[in-house]
Amino acid sequence: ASTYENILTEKKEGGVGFIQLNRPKALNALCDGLYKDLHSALQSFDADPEIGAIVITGSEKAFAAGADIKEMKDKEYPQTYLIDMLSWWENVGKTRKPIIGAVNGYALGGGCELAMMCDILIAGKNAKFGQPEINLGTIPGMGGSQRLTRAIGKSRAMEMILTGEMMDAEEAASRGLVSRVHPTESLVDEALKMARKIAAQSRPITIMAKDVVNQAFETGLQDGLKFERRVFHSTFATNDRREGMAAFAEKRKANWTQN
Ligand code: CO8
Repeated sequence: ASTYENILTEKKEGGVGFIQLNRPKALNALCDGLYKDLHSALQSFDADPEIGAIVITGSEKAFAAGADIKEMKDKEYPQTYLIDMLSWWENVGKTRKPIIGAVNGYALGGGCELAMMCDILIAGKNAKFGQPEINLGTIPGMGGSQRLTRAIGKSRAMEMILTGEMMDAEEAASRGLVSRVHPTESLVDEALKMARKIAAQSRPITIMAKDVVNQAFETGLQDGLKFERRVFHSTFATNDRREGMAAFAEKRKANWTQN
């Protein structure tokens, strides 16, 4: 049982730490409060000697529908740069114990990026992955341009990021973005089963194994992430970014002015 506002956490049998994103009214949009809750839960599972693996999931409708657009829409460029907005999300990837992301429903924008920070991704049949930032006059800011491109290759990643269109679970599996697809209702049980298997292994060896796989994946990534974030911040210097987010909040179509 947990005391967080935006997530539910539970220590499950077999040494598994379970985290469920829980802001149903905003389809689990990743507000600052949700980040703080998630970071704190990950740190306490990391520090807990009884826990050997972690599962992160959302609801059946949404893993997470992105960064919280309503929280971001009035931000200005100098502020985004000054606080290095979104950089703290990289802490999720610094968790030492393996994280299985179990995605049902929408994993869009920051939600897709959070999913890709997990070590193993599995999806429910109804999962939808996307980087729709272009529709808001901005670009991915939490690793999407780097991790999605590494996961599914340049052409398909470019297509998703430039068109904003979503990819379904079967395709995500065929391209290696997720390792398995399960029926929506049994996804969380399957994630827990896999996590128990991992938690039953040697803790230090498990972490070493995770570290070396990540090494193969991450060389050169830090520069890419920093570059992406700076350009993401720069979209906050445009009128079109402001217009895109205002239009979302006001439930109307964006009117691009190309500046
Ligand atoms: N931020 C804030 N609120 C949201 C978000 C969001 N990303 N997504 C949904 N909501 C809210 C809606 O505004 C709505 O609230 P209300 O009931 O008050 O109007 C509620 O959640 C339910 O949503 P819908 O009524 O729209 O539900 P539908 O089933 O009709 O549609 C969709 C679901 C298709 C997922 C739709 O909600 C949608 O398009 N959402 C926005 C998706 C999006 O553009 N995500 C990208 C966000 S930008 C981003 O993540 C890039 C920043 C870089 C990373 C930052 C990470 C922190």
